Amino acid sequence: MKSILTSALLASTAFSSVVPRAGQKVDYDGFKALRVTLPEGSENLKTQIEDLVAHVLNPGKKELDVVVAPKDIAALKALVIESKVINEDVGAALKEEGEFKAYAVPSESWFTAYHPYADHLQFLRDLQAGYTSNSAIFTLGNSVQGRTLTGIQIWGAGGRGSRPAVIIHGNVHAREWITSMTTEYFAWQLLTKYASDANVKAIVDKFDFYITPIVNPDGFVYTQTNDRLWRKNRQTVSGNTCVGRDINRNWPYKWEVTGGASTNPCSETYKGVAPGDAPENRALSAQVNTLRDSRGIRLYLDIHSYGQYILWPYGYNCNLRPENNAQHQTLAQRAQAAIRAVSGTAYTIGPSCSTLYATTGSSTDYTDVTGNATYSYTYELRDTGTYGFTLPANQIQPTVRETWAGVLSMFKDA
Ligand code: 0X9
Ligand code: ZN
Repeated sequence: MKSILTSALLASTAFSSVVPRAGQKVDYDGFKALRVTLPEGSENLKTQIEDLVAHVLNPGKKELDVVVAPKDIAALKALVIESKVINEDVGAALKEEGEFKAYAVPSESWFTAYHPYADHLQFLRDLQAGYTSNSAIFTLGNSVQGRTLTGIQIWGAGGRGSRPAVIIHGNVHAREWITSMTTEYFAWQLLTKYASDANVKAIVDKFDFYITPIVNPDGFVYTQTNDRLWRKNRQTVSGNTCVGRDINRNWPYKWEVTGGASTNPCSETYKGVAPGDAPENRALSAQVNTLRDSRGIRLYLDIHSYGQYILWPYGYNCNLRPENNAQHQTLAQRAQAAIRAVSGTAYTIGPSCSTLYATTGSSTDYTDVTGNATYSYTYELRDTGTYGFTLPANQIQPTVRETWAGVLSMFKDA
């Protein structure tokens, strides 16, 4: 996401006005992605903009990335100080994302296209079946619509469940498709390189990995059937027609703090009625608590897109730092350098509230404090807005490879 100055007042009022008709998919042909600059102190204006546009992509403060229908472009331009086109035709960009390919057993070619949800599950099963002595499929609980949150556990020479945990979550936000591909690439690398690469072996022998590539399966499926730019889960709200809680605003830590999430069910950052009242959050926090109480959590990674950031706690307060802030920074700097060395891709690093914007009830604050994780990071993968969430298929491999270099350096250092 785009860097902004301080708190995320805007995050509390980001609406999505695109509602597909039953059985129909939203058609984004001719829609533009714009980066608009707002005047200072323009809360009313923000609300107007959010009502006008189809999606707010980044709930920031001074600048906003939005997707807008052709008929609303002139009205939007009249409201803002400045606007820059970041994508001329969102519909055309969706086509560049690439077609789904027929499923093939895990090989590097998996990372050349995006895939349907059922194929993601099959990928995990097939990968696991190739490495039965040091991996297992696990489940964490069910989504709102009853899909099982499914992951893969990977261990090394110490045996199953004997080492500190590394927890990795992907596709928390439904539209961030590159993040499931990337977390699957981590699992694929750890298993396929274990026997041949001494660096990978050392890491797999040191930790127990718990990788869940799609922690928001209902939202993910909805992006494939109805609205490619859907973000939240698919939970209804009593007495309201708007759908979805933001899973990264629903974790039961500092959920009640204001300014980093929305209390409006129509907002992209709706926090829910009570802390942890999304079933996906209950499943995820139970995983964190269980591993905290057994092996302890060495590293937590929440993989998002877009913006090219590595962020660490805290989200709920811009002045607060974890007690091991300096170590968080050192590991992030090394990961940032490792990513740049692969491809030149530039990442921004820093504590999340002061670097990006305020978030309450977010994953990394929970894992840091309640989960007692030694390290907690949010990655925001490619790009910085050109394609945004709809990163073309020909950028999957470059993205997963550079990100692997970043996380590998973290695994070594953690
Ligand atoms: O707003 C979010 O949840 C994340 N950005 S995204 O565009 N992928 O939605 C950023 C979260 C960073 N903050 C914390 N993890 N605290
Ligand atoms: Zn996200």
